[in-house]
Amino acid sequence: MGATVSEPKVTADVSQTQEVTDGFHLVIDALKLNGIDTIFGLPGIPITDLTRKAQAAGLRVIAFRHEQNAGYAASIAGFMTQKPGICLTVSAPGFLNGLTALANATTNCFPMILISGSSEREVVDLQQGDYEEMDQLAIARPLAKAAFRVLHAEDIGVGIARAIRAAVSGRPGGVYLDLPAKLFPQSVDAEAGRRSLIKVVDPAPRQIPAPEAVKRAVDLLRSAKKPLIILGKGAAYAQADSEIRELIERTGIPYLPMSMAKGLLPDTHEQSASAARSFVLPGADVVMMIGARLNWLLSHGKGKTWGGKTPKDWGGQKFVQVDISPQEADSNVRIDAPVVGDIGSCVSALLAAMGNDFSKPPAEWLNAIAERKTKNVAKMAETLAKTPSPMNFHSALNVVRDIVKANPDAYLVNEGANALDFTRSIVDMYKPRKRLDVGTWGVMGIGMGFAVAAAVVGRQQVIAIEGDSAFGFSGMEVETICRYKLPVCVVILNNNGVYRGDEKNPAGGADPAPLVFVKDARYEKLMEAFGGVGVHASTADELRKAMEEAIRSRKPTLINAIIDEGAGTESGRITNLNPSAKKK
Ligand SMILES: Cc1ncc(C[n+]2csc(CCOP(=O)(O)OP(=O)(O)O)c2C)c(N)n1
Ligand SMILES: [Mg+2]
Repeated sequence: MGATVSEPKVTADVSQTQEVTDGFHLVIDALKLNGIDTIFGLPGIPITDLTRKAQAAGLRVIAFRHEQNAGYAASIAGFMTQKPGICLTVSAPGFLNGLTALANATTNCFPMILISGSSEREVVDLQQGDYEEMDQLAIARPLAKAAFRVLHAEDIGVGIARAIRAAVSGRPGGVYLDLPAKLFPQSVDAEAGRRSLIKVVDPAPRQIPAPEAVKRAVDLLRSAKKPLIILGKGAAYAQADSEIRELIERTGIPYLPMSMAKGLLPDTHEQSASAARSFVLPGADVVMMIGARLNWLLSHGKGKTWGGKTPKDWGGQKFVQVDISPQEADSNVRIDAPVVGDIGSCVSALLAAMGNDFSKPPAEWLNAIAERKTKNVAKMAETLAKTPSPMNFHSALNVVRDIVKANPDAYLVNEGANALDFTRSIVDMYKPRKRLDVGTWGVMGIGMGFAVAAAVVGRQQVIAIEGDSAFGFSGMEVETICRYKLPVCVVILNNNGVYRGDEKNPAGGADPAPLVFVKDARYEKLMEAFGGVGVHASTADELRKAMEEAIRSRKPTLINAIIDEGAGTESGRITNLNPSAKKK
């Protein structure tokens, strides 16, 4: 262990020397032992030396300008790799900055470990006013899947092992690990330290579904006249891509990918029913969800979306739900055939139980979907072909759609309201886990953190399609992108505000309306300030040229794409959730 400190032993025989190690090195060694090679964080007391020593020990340490962005980066690294993403912060305010990302990770089932340094326990617990005093463990607990504190250097190995298991096993989530300042300098005999570390064996064990649950699900699917499969981001996370494709293609059942499951099969797949979503959801009689939850993104499985007459009404569908959590079924409506296990094992078991004689869905159902799709695709093509001046979301995203098609390995990070909804529906994805977005909460601020992680961990070109408001939440990280020379092309769909930029102050005063920003803001200069490339694009041709050049050069690039400030709708596609907008 090159990381340990040598010290001569005074008493024993001269042929032996006693080596000692310390808390700093035990943390680093425990992470390395478990295959963790990257830390996202922001240094300061008491973890400054930890960042230095981690870099010295060969870990990649990516230092951010705000902990929330480091946290988002860690969480999406977890989604991409099935290894917990590590975010390292200082105490109280740094911890709190990272905590939003931890809560978001838990909500989205991303494996992540937030490691925060903390102040003196004795002082914190007596509330005597320590530097950055806060009972971090108590605050993190309700927002994390699990939360642990390590007080003794000998327990670091166990602490990290428990954090890793909690983050990745079963339904993944965010884990908090509290490391008080006093832990780091504690010295331990190096050999004892080495023996205290744990290389976690089988951190995310397979969970095999019960054969009777599988049979129940297959029987239900066989009985369907209008079956539908919904793929969620859990299906994308599982990395069971070929089994899932086999299941879709062998059954011939039309499928809908949720946002981050786009690309699990190419969006151009003939069985994709995305372009007929509002037809297949109310029309289906049996729906199989794979790693997708019946939360708000699926209208809770009820109401008009599903053919119910009132918002609380259930449709007539029967549901198969494939999920790793036994508690997921019946969360919103009755699940007729829950299949509990890891997605890979479940899909394999379903395939085995189906055999090779599963009959394709009735042609009537497939033809009706195909007809809707053709109509909607033609309508969309017509809209995309227009070249208005200034650009609208469609004309700008038509360019992005072509660029992503030509670069299917690129990661697509996406946030905003209209900037999100239009991108999701217009830009096809071709490969699994390439689309990284606002997830379950629809949270703004993931943009630059996700972009950094995708470039660092995925080692591919990143294209970030950002609303101008969305970008503002993490915009300072363009410095991080430039500092690490990452191949990130940020495109801001700039409509001068939240949803749109043409709103006036209803009182007629000098203050602008709460939803609008400085007009014609030159966001591209932000990237130029740190040595990247900035482009002001007011036509689709300028946007195309700039994106092509960004991808060719792999230079950090920010394109300020000027969009008609009246082009957006309030809340994008979720106006129905906005009480005041509904009244309008
Ligand atoms: C952390 C957080 N704060 C606030 C919101 C509310 N919100 C939803 S979308 C959005 C910004 C939309 O504007 P923009 O990114 O410019 O997208 P546009 O619709 O203009 O394309 C905001 C503030 C949120 N989702 N998350
Ligand atoms: Mg906007």
